[in-house]
Amino acid sequence: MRFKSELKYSEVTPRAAYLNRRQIMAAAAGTGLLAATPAFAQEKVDVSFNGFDTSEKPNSFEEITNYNNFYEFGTGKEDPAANAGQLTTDPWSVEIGGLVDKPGTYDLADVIGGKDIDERIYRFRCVEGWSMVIPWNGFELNQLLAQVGVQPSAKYVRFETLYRPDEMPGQRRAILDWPYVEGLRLDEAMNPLTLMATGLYGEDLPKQNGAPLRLVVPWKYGFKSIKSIVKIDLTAEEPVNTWKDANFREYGFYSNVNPTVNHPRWSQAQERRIGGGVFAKPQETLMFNGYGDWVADMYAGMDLTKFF
Ligand SMILES: Nc1nc2c(c(=O)[nH]1)N[C@H]1C(S)=C(S)[C@@H](COP(=O)(O)O)O[C@H]1N2
Ligand SMILES: [Mo]
Repeated sequence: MRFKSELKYSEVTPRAAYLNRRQIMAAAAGTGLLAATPAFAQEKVDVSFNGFDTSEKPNSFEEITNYNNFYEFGTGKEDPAANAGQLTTDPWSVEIGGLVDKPGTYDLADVIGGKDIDERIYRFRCVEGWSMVIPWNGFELNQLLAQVGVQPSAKYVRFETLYRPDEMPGQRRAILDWPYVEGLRLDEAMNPLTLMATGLYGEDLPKQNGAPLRLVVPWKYGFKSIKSIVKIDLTAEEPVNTWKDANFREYGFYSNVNPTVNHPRWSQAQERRIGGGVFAKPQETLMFNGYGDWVADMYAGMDLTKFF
């Protein structure tokens, strides 16, 4: 099931002003994107979804790449943009193991190769209470899982970020228990919304956003979307994710966006859209970040206050 919109928002939004048509075409070709030809800039200001894509206005490239959480490069929002330049992302490989038919160390080219690279304009909601709209490029994680062959006993997927303190100054401090780890239940990992992002705005993923490969799970709080992945394991047991490990009273495994379950120290009912300006009114946070039609069934019968 695929809902591809004719018009690619990345070509009509502020970032497009920085790139001429030719560069956009080249960038799109480089990521394997089929560049659509935008005839006009369609006005869409509602919050409904067009296929997988939100019709809300995407944040600018500058906003998306200068306001980040990537604690390996420091805890400040500007630290990743300032410090991630020193990260070596080529060569890059991903070790895939656990309950799979074809375990091994896969070069990035073999991870990305043969996949349908799509553009997905997703809402993104951080557990801290801010949000953005981001035009990602990437492929559905289920394509990679099909490639390596998931064994019947596998129930979860565990992801690990690169551990390289030489290039990641935050890892020289005990901010978190490194390396950063995240996990999904297998059905969540197989969901067509779950993306392995390789780019944004038609360009290779900037380092501060998790180059060269990061997870994007748009119905969950941002911390589930683990960056700069070097290891993927299929497991029978629920993996221990870094933020739950750091504080299980405040952060769970599921971490579904839920305006009715507050963080112990703040409300989750509303969110502040980055770029809206200091006087912008907060907006209502949506259950599953607005993706309930695609994901609510997976949690039928579960107590989401207990499994938060
Ligand atoms: N490895 C790693 N992945 C991470 C983080 C991190 O600190 N380290 N921060 C998470 C959090 S809290 C958020 S909100 C998003 C931020 O993604 P962005 O900077 O691309 O917006 O990345 C997530 N992935
Ligand atoms: Mo976050």
